[in-house]
Amino acid sequence: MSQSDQYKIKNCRICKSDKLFPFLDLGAMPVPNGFLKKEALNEDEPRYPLATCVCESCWLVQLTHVIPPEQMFSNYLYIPSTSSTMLDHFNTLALKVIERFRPRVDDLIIDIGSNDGTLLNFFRKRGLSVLGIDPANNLAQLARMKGVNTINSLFTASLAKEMASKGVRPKVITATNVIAHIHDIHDMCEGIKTLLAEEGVFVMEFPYLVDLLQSNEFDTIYHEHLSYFSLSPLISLFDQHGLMIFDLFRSSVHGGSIRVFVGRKNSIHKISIALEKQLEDEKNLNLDSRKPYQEFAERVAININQLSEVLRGIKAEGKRIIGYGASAKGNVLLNYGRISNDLIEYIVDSISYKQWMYTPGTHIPIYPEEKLEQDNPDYVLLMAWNFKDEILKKQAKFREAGGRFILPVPQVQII
Ligand code: JHZ
Repeated sequence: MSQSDQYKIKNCRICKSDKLFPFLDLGAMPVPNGFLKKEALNEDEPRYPLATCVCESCWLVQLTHVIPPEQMFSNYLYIPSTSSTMLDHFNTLALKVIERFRPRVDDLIIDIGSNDGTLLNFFRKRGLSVLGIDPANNLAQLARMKGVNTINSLFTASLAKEMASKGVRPKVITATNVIAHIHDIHDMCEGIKTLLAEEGVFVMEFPYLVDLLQSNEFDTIYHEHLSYFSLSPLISLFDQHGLMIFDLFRSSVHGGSIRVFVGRKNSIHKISIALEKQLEDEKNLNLDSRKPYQEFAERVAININQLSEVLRGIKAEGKRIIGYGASAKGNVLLNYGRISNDLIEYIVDSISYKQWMYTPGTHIPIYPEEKLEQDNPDYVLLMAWNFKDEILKKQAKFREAGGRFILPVPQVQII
């Protein structure tokens, strides 16, 4: 069986319909966080199909192929805590949740996909009991070093059952940038239903499909992100498990995210006007038709051609280009655009685990950010465009000296 058949999904993750309309194919590429050591550069790299479809029954946008999670998450290199934008964001999230839902000191806060414990630490520092759940060994260890007790496991309904049988009943469960990564989201919902205190709240945050489409963020489509959520399919998912979204909050992180507040049906939580309004906006965008997805795919093709032309044009003038932020999305951009080390000399990145490694598929070396100051290239392709403000501020000196940044989305732009 070819890889293409082996991993292809036949039914929608939420409603099980087989009416899946494919609308964007980014080609086969390595997993986006599959950074390589120098010794591995001559070895064969597995490539997996990367394409999206939309379910024409519940309108969930999802990948056409799902590869086993072990290929991606056992030693995970993504850590949000190296960015001041994300630290501020998580600190505010914790503060807002505490102010609104008023957990007592003996109430437990659980974070699913707790990474290095950054979010939970903001709750812990305010005197609350916390527990993280994360499958990545390396990150669970980092979290424990911060004093954030962490279960090193995937979150499943069976784990939730086991925990509930020991009396674990969290008042708040959080999950940021997690649901897109989970294949069996029905199992996750069952887990939430089992674990959450009667009047508890599940706070979940993820990149919002509306922002992805409107800002042309095609590079946030990658093997780890199995689903791309708007509100409607999500509401129907929770409904099947006795849960309901009662409010939301939109933010600009990761190119536009939405935070949803979920409680049990028939609990104290009441549906907000903001939620009703957002659902109406989704209707007006015709997300329940093929059109917005087809138009998005057309814009993506134009964008990648433009980027390739701009980079090749700069190179033809004898100028030097490097990359900034060896992000997962950056690797999608490079692989889809066939942008390798003939165009981009190297990439700088603040995460020490990624430094001295090579990008998957395109084999561009990654160095600490300081190299940019010492080296003064002419152009920098900003692959971590979601941290544009933070990075431009940090690199003010380079820009004052004439250095220029190339933004890949929503349109190719030189600043
Ligand atoms: P960043 C992640 O995607 C991973 P990625 C994940 N799959 C997810 O769901 C999404 O986020 C939402 C570097 N950097 O966070 C650090 C600097 O060098 O956009 C990172 O390697 N200097 C969970 O991987 C990269 O850029 C800086 O000043 O696309 C950003 O990666 C800053 C701020 C960042 O994640």
